[in-house]
Amino acid sequence: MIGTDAKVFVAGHRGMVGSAIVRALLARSVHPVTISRGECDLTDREAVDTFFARERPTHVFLAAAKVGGILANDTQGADFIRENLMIQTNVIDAAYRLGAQKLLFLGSSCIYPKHAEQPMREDCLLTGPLEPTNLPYAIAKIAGATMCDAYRRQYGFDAFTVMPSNVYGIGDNFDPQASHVVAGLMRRFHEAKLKAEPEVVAWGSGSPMRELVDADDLADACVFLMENYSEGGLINAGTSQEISIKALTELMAEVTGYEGRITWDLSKPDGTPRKIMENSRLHALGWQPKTTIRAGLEKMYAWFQETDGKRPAA
Ligand code: GFB
Repeated sequence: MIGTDAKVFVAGHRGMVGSAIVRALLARSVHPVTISRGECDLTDREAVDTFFARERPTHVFLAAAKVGGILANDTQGADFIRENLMIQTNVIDAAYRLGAQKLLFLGSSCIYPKHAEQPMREDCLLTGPLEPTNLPYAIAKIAGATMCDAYRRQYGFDAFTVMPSNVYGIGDNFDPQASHVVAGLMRRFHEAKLKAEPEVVAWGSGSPMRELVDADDLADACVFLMENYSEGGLINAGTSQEISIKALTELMAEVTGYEGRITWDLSKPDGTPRKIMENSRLHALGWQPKTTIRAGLEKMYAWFQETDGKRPAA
């Protein structure tokens, strides 16, 4: 358990996963420390050190990252590798040097090889070539996971990496160019319904398969692992709920109430053909997801309609 004397820091509390981790902690009466980008830019080593020296967190959830969907990754690789390397290096190192007991680093299923055997086990990391559209992001995340392992081996620091599958949910980014598939489609179907447009264009061929995890389920898994896991290395946190992009568009049409046609823009990349994780280690520890894809999309759409997809201010 995260004890009453613990001081928990959630890095990236305004993002989809970080904000869900804050909600999960508050639901357990744990009040985490957070800091806005204006007060502490996590790419600035001195600012990060100053923050850690002042707050002395004991438990760190490292959910701060530059993230984006397939198109953003494919076109802004320099920003993805630079910002992620800087953020994670500063936070992992400051956490260790300034006395944190434990750190959870958020990885991503896209760091496994493009043609890894499915479902993907934790030990398939670095066994084959990566998906080119998100190579810079994946290399940064692999560096972060390796850094956690190296700090554990050399310094005995209790750091480990949680590997989510494709996350969606409350607090997602709905920017048409930068979003992941669920948020991108949700906005497009919603707007097409309001404007009574005859067709919605989805990207790629529709054939890729994705394992989806609701952000609140992932946050629950992260808090569970912070409390129950200290082995290091990677641990997959997926749901084993897989859907093709084509089936996702059909479900999205139902959830948003859109009744027009769906067509496919084959000039956009498909990315990895399939990414389903082998989740038996996490499930054997006693954690299971609670949210079906349909229920997760309905919850997210209700939030989107209320907020127009805008996150609350920090
Ligand atoms: O979610 P997504 O951008 O991420 O795309 P990846 C998943 C699939 O959905 C791709 C298709 O095959 C897309 O072509 N797709 C269809 C769409 N319509 C849309 C749309 O409107 N928007 C988007 N974004 N996709 C990302 C990585 O890959 O996965 C990141 O680039 C990260 O690094 C993330 O790891 C989890 O699963 O392909």
